[in-house]
Amino acid sequence: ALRGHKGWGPQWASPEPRKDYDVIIIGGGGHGLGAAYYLAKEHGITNVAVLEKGWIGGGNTGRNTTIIRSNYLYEESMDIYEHSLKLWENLSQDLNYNVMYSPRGVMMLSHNIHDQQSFKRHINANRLYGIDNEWLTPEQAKAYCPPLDIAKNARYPINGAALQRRGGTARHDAVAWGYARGASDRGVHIIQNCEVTGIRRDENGNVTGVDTNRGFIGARKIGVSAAGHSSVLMEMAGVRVPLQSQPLQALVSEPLKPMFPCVVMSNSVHAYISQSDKGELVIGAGTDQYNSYSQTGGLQIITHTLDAICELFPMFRRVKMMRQWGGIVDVTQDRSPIQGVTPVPGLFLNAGWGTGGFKATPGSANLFAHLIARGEPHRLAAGLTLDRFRTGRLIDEAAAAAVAH
Ligand code: FAD
Ligand code: PYC
Repeated sequence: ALRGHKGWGPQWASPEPRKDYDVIIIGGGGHGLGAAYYLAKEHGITNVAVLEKGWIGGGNTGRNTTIIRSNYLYEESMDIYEHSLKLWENLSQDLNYNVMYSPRGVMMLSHNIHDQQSFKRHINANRLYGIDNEWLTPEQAKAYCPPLDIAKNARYPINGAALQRRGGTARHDAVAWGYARGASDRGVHIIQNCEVTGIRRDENGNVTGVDTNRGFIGARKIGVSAAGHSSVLMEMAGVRVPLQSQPLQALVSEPLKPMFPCVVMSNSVHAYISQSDKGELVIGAGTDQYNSYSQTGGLQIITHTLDAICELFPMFRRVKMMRQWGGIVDVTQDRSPIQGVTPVPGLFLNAGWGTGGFKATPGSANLFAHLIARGEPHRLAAGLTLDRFRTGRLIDEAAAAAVAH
């Protein structure tokens, strides 16, 4: 292959759509492709199509800062994020595709007594549940991440940090491509440039298929896994969902030699950072505070984030930024996802992952496949129902989301 890249076949097939399928999944991000993979692999359901309006991985899967961790507060969250983290640990072997999972540690900076109390609460909850998380002094934080400025007179002083050593990063494109290849090899149809424009139902309300820019495609079951466009799709089936779609921005620097050994997040100053294997600093911000479907975002948001990065890591002050972009995140009021049945028979929803669903990709996909195959949630996702917004049994993960909303 190194001599002219000869002999490479396509990684996944690009078939014409069939007239109908047992299952259609709307959205060719990591969650949708992964669900198709697990439907085929674990449930023997292969008459499946993943419909993607653009190219696979072109949504939030290919736009995020790839931070992986499971240090959430409530059991409903710890269950699914830890399930996911365990799948990450073996995903490259499972897919026979290097997703470059790198457990380099995720360190969350504490800047004040409020942060400290909140992090210690999370650490205690995590450890009681068997999930690693530990408190570091400022000196220990600096030893873990030498570029960090822990001076007492710094603009954003640091009074400690929470560290999840098993947290880290993975290569976002590889996750989409690995799941796509694994699903396609098992007979799943991956259909790109296929936008769903309507969801049809019969006289009893059951789903019958979808209208697309390539015509009608029938299905007995439909899974919506469309991130920032989830509410648009659910509206097509007559279901209003409690989601807001907002831009979230990220940017990368020019490539540098390896010198940033871990992931650092600071919720209080709206910045998070790691270094990619290409050498770029990968930096992200808080959400833009308005609803939008435009994958860009306001300049003042990333300016603020870069100000913060320069205060926390003064050695980066002269680094040049290369590219900036936005993704559209689907945010719930309690900052927890929705995965479950819907009022429409045959229609299943996986949404609301907001600013934090990359880490959840394998776990969410695995449990969404279970939901679609069995018609009821797996016990690890049983609390993530749409119904909680009616009953009031919310799962408030605003602090663990760790991204300013
Ligand atoms: P997507 O990858 O967005 O896939 C949904 C797909 O649905 C898209 O490809 C879209 O084109 C398609 N679609 C939409 N409408 C239609 C239609 N009508 N017909 C057909 N297809 C349709 N999470 C973390 O855990 N860690 C992070 O560090 C992190 N950083 C982030 C940074 C940024 C800047 C952003 C934007 C997000 C970040 N996230 C992070 C969140 C994470 O990216 C998402 O939660 C996750 O990738 C969602 O995956 P998905 O497969 O559900 O969505
Ligand atoms: O959920 O860990 C996260 C995250 C980091 C950056 C954006 N989201």
